[in-house]
Amino acid sequence: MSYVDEVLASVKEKNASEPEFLQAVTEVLESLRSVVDKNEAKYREYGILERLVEPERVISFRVPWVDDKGQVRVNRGYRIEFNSAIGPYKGGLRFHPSVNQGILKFLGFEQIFKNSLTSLPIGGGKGGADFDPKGKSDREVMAFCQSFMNELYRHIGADTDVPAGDIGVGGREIGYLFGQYKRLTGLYEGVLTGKGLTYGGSLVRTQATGYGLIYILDEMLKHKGESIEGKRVVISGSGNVAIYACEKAQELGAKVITMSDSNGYIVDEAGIDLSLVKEIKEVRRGRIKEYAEKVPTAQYHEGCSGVWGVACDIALPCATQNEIDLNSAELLVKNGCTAVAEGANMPSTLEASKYFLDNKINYMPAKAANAGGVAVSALEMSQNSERLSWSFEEVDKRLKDIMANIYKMTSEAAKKYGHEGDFVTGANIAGFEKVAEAMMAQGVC
Ligand code: NDP
Ligand code: 2IT
Repeated sequence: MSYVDEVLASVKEKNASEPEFLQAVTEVLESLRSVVDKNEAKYREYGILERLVEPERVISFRVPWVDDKGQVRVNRGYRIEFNSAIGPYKGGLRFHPSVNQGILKFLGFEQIFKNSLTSLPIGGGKGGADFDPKGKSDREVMAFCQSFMNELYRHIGADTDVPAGDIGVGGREIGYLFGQYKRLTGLYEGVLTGKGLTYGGSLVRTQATGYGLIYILDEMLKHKGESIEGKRVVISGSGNVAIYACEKAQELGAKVITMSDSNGYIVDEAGIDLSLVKEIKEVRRGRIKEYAEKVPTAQYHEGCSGVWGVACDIALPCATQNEIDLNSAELLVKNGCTAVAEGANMPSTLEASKYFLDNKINYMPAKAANAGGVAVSALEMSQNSERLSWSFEEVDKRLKDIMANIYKMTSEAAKKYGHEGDFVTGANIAGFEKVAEAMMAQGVC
């Protein structure tokens, strides 16, 4: 049996109850075959794959807090410290009722390779809780965040593990978490990224994932002699990533016609009015349905998956994992979609992803496409360490250069191993090689 097959079989046996983690590991290991086969003896000797699929540390804890009625509530919190070969653990916190250990392990595993692709010194981690911030008062969210930090603070630090935002964790939550960390430790340090601009945050971090997604999409299209200008774009989600992907796409002349949330989606053939979306989602924390109540050219449809049936040139999934299944992928391609760039983490199922590759879609997978967020987080860490802050233009330029470099590394790795144009394989190989090298250099740890 090949080394990849051996490790895959063992991962499947040991993690049978974690389907998302198995999906992520399967995708990565399958696409590493060419590089692993070439270096099999060395990687086997060092146990590289066995170590790569096992988190260095899984922390799980009780999070008790009191709601506005005086009732004690309990959630389950986690931090998965997956791999520290190339830097301190780095990755977001997700607050969503669906959160469980398997989902956070998939996210932490993906983060190892994504962070490596940024070329910045950050290892892979992820965390969160099955807490739902939706419908909670600011005081309830604060109470939860403080309790969450009462346990988390002992595991993190500016040089050990640096969390940030993800689904359900934005500027408000990072503020409460930072305040509690500072109170517990007395340290004013870059322990979290995505902080507010008045207390150590970096310019462009809010926009970084969405902008980065469009920068790499633009790069991919340019290499095909195409451009984003004038293209019809379908976006799912209406959170942080979706909003700033829409903003940059519009700036480059694209026509964005959809956005969604977990209840449904809107189609606006006149082009999305982003200031209204921001007002609904960022200011009022409302639902996307309200957009159609205010805009005569827009329609609202219940359910999330229908958005992939809207004819477009470019699809940008920016909501959550497995939101595009084979059916949706077929529909997209049938209706003329020729490019997909993933803002969300693992938004395409294995079958959907294979369908995009088989049909020669310009397909940029999540770990390359959405790496702009964590890249600017690493730039926030740099600014915190030197106690300086850089201008918007400076950070934006670095982000653009990083995304262009990720495109270059990804396409070159794909080509080198005989998979030209397959950016899934390219991103996995380019991300993996550096981590494997660092692990071998550091001995058995
Ligand atoms: P937000 O919480 O800001 O927004 C999430 C959006 O996705 C909301 O519109 C939400 O709708 C929708 N959504 C969430 N879960 C589901 C679900 N189960 N089904 C349908 N829709 C859903 O999160 P982000 O924008 O930060 O994150 C979006 C994606 O991007 C995630 O996959 C995240 O991991 C990834 N990502 C985020 C980065 C960042 O910097 N923030 C960096 C890299 C990747 P609703 O309001 O109804 O819940
Ligand atoms: O998935 C991701 O890359 C994020 N949620 C951002 C992580 C970070 O540390 O900024």
